Amino acid sequence: MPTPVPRSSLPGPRAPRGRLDALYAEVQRRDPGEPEFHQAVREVLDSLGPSLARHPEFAEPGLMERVAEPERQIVFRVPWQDDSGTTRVNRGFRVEFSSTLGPYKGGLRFHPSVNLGIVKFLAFEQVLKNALTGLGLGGGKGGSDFDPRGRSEPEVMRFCQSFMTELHRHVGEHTDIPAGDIGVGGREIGFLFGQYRRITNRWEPGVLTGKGRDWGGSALRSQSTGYGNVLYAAHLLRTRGEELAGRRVVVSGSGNVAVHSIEKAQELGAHVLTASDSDGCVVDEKGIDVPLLREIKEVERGRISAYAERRGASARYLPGGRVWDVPADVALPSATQNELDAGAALALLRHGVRVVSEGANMPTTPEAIRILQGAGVAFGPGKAANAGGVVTSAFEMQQNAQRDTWSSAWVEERLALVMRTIHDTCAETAALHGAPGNHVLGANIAAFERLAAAMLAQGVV
Ligand code: NDP
Ligand code: 2IT
Repeated sequence: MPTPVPRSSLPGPRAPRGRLDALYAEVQRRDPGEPEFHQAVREVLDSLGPSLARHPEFAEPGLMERVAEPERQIVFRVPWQDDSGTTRVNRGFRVEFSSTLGPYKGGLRFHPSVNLGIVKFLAFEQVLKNALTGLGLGGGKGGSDFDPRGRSEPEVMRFCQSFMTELHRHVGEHTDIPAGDIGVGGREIGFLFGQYRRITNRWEPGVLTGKGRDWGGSALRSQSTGYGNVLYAAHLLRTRGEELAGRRVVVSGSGNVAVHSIEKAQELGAHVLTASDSDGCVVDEKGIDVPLLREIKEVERGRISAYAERRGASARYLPGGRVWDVPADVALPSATQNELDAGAALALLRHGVRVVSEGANMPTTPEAIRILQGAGVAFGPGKAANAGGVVTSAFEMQQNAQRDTWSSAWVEERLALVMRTIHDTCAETAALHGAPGNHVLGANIAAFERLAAAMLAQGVV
């Protein structure tokens, strides 16, 4: 039996623009208090006018509403005991947004700021990002308001075990495949996988990606988001006849995406000057020392201020400082949503920035994007530029299905090919719709059209 869907909220045939506005108003009404989700939806709807003009079939009543409405939203209690024996209660989420193109796929975020609206915006972005990869992936996202900061490893393990005790009934290699995001790295994926295996009595590596290499993980999964974004930025530069080598680069964040962005940018000859966390930033005129950064962030799980203390005279720590105030040719926001606002965009422009490419999800505010694009800066939107992580997750799923292990060189070659294809798809789609160079429009239209065509083919489900 097909699942009944709510009657279309779109009042009859109207010009596409009016219909998109009506849908946006409906999303705001239905999901109050979720500004990040509204922001993500607005950006996509604002891009779709030229696509709907060329493809009236995509304006069919009900289709756009389904694109903006998750298939399923799961909210659950996560009780766990801290080291003193006190019971703590967090909230867990999994938003299974779309399974049109494949099983739900997307990361888990553990951060105190997590709520349903944040997870929903991330899941919505993920659907379009995954569509853009051309691979067989639906989209979802999950997480918890659990704050791993200051928690012991046994506490993190008990939390992960409790989280999976509920999540296991919703996930599976053909259903929904989580991975990491903010606050969830290899350690947490290990604890989650162990609990899944124990509860289900199944060796089912395809249920999670980001696993250790000895137990089903892919080479380069943790590197791939940062590496992929640097490749994307290099393509944007090349379109303008420039090379990454010799360019000054600012990176925000000091987590998985930031560290691997810095590493790859340096490998390609760029001069990377900054890293940051939510307390402040470091500026290193000699270029960021990646082994020292990894030691502090990955081994000691410390703060970025320790980097300046140990690096010597070339580095300074700016408490509360922003990396956007450091003169650079290329900016790679790699921490969190809305970290690069209009003021930051103007500061980057004053210093002559030429490329901004998003390692994080939605790190640039809509006004900042307008300012940067309006000034001719080449802008790589996250759903295209940071797709490298989920691409290697798909490679991990392929290896798991074949019980195979690929070499790093093979993963990197394939990753580079997919990133190139995503870049070219965005560029060509933008040009086709009369907006050459506008990768926001190109990414949104290319992703939407793949999704919409498949939705039409599959009927009202
Ligand atoms: P990590 O947890 O490894 O690192 C997160 C970094 O961002 C830390 O430096 C953290 O600093 C900083 N940060 C987090 N929240 C805030 C905040 N509210 N304000 C300021 N700084 C903050 O996460 P990832 O590197 O994996 O993720 C970074 C971004 O990249 C996110 O937007 C994520 O969604 C996106 N992304 C991640 C992918 C992946 O494969 N991991 C794939 C694609 C996108 P602090 O320690 O002070 O919190
Ligand atoms: O935002 C993202 O693309 C991720 N956090 C990675 C998702 C994945 O399933 O690898």
